[in-house]
Amino acid sequence: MSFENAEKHRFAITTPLYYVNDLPHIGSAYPTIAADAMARFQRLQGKSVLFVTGSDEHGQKIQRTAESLGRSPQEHCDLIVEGFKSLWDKLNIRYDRFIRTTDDRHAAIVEEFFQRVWESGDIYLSQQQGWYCVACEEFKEERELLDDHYCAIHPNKQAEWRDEENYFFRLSNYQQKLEQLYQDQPDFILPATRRNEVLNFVGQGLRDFSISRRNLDWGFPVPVDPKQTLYVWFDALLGYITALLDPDAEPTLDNALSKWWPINIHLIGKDILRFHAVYWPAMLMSAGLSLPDRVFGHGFLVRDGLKIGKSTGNAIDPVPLVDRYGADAVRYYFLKEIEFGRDGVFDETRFVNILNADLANDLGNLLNRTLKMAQKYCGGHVPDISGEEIAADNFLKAVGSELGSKVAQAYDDLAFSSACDAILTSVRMGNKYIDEQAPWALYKQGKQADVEQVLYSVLESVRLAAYLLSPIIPNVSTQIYQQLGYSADFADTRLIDVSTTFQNHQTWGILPAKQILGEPHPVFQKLEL
Ligand code: ME8
Repeated sequence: MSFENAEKHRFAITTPLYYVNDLPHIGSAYPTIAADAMARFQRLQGKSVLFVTGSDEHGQKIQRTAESLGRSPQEHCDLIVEGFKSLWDKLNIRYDRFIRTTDDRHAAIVEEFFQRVWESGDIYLSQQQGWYCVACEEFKEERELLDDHYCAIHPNKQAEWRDEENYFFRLSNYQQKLEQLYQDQPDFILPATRRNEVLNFVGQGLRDFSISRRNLDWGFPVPVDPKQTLYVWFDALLGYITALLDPDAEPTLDNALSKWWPINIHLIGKDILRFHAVYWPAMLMSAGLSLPDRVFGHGFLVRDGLKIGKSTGNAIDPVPLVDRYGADAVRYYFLKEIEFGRDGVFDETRFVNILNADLANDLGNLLNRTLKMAQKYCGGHVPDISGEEIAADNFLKAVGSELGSKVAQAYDDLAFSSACDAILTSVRMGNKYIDEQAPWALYKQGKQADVEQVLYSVLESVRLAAYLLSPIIPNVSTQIYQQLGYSADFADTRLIDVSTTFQNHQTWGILPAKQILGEPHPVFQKLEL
């Protein structure tokens, strides 16, 4: 997909801003890993990238959790935010901005934005009656609830009846404009199933929604009526704008929007699609701002048929998973195993099997055996042959020449699983090729030029695979590159000028002749359950 809205060399991507009622679970890690892979890929393309993540800290859910733990809400948020940041470090998530909705600067942005919407006449006072799910922080229609008003998303949580005077946002004013938007920009909402959900929802007729609460202390006061508190979602979505402020800039909308707006893509789960694909563009239209390019609603990680979640009580803690198997393994499993956009399950046996098959056996062994042969038959350096001299009928070259653009397209489409499949297919071809060509036999027959051709082709295929997998498994890719004689480090792409370091690396045939190869050692240790 192309990002026509933004300047071509810039790329801004966001994860949801997570509720900090509890420590992150595997579901919070999932979109963050995906966004990190996408950000890394865009950096490799030479783009200037802003990767935003953060925390959503206001609202009743957090206030109640803090109270139940005997903490002040702020103390509680400060504590939990550290848990998020430390998990992101462990997972090698290289975000550029971490926005906390309790940041002082956010208050100024929210106030200015509210003022604009107020002046556009889209805010009014009225009576709100309805069922509110605190876990979702959302009013629910009767049809969205289970028996006895339990929430369909959190079946262990009962929605609460509310009847109070609130400020409302005139969403109904934007029915036609939103329908026009979805029509004019068919890929504003991706994937297509999500777009259809939104079209259905909007097609039923949009109702105004309340953007304030009474009797809630933990949040921003409504600028025109400080007795009311702004609805957590109104405040949270604006976190995406505050995050764009340069660290030393005055917190004004103009400053926030000057460099990175419009955001290219919001990555979110399908549970919060309505907020991002309906409420958010309408709020932006009301404030007279341009819209993000794209909202991608990914699927759920499920367990026993239910969305894994903090409020559902079936969460999986990613920390021991990463401690045990490593960041690359966790990143690879979720992006390779589950088609991004669909629901998926976490199965530890399958996790171990996939990692061992793909990274330890196919990729790791190919590098290891080829390096050993290069040590033995080619003096430990890259055979002295340039890509052009490789015979045109060499199928590794044929596959390699197409691979870069194919995988780039998959990343652009957030089709991480297809990207991995294409790369691993090429790796398996490398293994097959080396078995068929049997360089050890060629060597015995004194066919040195042939040996060099074969080994060059395979080393180059492994290099290309490592390069293309680096947004997903930066540590393994770094080790491969180092064993191929490069000093590159994919792990911290923020710190290096990727566009010059890795110029042309997406193409096949760039491994420099005579580059001194490193000692072969396993790049991915086999996992045990
Ligand atoms: O909704 N499977 O925050 P949140 C996949 N604060 N993804 C999951 C998941 C699961 N089981 N559980 C959570 C909020 N997620 C708001 C967002 S944005 C301005 C405000 C992911 O902590 C998924 O992306 O409940 C979901 O949308 C996000 O975490 C919501 O996390």
